[in-house]
Amino acid sequence: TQGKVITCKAAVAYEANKPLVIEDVEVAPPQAGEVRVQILFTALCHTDAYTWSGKDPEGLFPCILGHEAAGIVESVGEGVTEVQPGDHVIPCYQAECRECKFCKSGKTNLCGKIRGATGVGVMMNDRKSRFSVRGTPIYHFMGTSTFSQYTVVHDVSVAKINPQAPLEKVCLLGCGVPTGLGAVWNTAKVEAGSNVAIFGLGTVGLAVAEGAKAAGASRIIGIDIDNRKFDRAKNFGVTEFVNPKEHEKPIQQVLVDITDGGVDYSFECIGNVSIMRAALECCHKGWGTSVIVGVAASGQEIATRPFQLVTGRVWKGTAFGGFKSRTQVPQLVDKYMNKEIKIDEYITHKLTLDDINKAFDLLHGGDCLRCVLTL
Ligand code: NAD
Ligand code: AHE
Ligand code: ZN
Repeated sequence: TQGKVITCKAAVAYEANKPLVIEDVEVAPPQAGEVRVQILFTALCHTDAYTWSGKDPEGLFPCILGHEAAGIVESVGEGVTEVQPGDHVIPCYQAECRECKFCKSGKTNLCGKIRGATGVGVMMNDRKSRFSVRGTPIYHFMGTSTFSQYTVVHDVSVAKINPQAPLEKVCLLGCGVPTGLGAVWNTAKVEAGSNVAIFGLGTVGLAVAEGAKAAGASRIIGIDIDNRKFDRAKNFGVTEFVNPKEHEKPIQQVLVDITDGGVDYSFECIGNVSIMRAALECCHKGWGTSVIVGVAASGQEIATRPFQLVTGRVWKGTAFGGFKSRTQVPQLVDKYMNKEIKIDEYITHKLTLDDINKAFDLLHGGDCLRCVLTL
């Protein structure tokens, strides 16, 4: 197959909110600095659903969504030295080139090398797509497009992992689990004994709980409008549950009251700008730090009284939990292999690519954390 076009199955999003269509897609060979990957397993993340909904200002159609996956390198383009055919890999929507201003700063995990291309659904080399259906180009998504049996990614967007790791599990290390763990360990740097509030108990919120427990937090307060979320959340480290719907007072006030002035750290894992405000305002005066993890729709803006910041609260955000992808995803795989982090517990459903629309229904259903698709 090396050097040739591969025809395979992929789920194409032709229009916002219209069911994805399983198509025979042509995948061009990788060019210089590119890697063609056979995707074996992909999960769905709420960010895929968000872009599909048409609310992502970077959303382009037709496209192939998907960014939480694992697979095997099929072939590599000219100049690619760090991976070779047969390597087990996790595609990384947040690249790491180790050469750009961002990578060299030591201050961020964001990478600037290819972001200009991935944001507009093309490859860096020729600003074109490697996917087409009956001659029509199909846009890439987040530089990963994992809802396809084969995809082409930039070499700076692929993490080579331990070949012993089960790909049907470690695919989750492409997004949600590292995001939550890293929000706690890298972005907030939660210390032992801290009080933590987590808004939204989906995969990302539960991974925040897992990270906070590992960091030695004493109180881990989970906030969700769905009471069914609490039982499961206890297994991830949540010690108390608050449902804002069961309180007359604004949720920030409820939290300030039960924590003697506010929490040390809060995390917004929903993507709702009014909850982002509540998450900031439930933080303790003088030092409380709030981390925005959720992705809000196009046009949405955050607000608070500047006095909240003047009096010492800190507002932050995180992308991929601050992890440097190519360096640290393999380390997270090893942590899973050593039973230091959970993955299995986040996988609530398994389907095949043909059932991807059903998988999106499940994702919106409430009791699904991650649904893993076999390709
Ligand atoms: P999810 O939908 O599984 O979880 C969201 C949870 O929030 C659900 O349990 C839901 O019941 C709860 N919820 C909804 N509205 C609420 C409200 N008003 N008050 C309290 N709880 C409420 O989603 P997920 O996959 O865990 O992702 C969470 C968010 O994180 C999404 O916005 C996703 O796009 C984003 N995300 C960001 C990054 C990043 O790098 N920053 C990475 C992955 C995901
Ligand atoms: N395209 C959206 C932004 C989406 C966004 O914030 N994405 C997160 C990852 S979500 C993963 O589930 C992220 O890492 N952003 C940093 C980046 O470089 O994209 C919009 O609103 O424009
Ligand atoms: Zn995601």
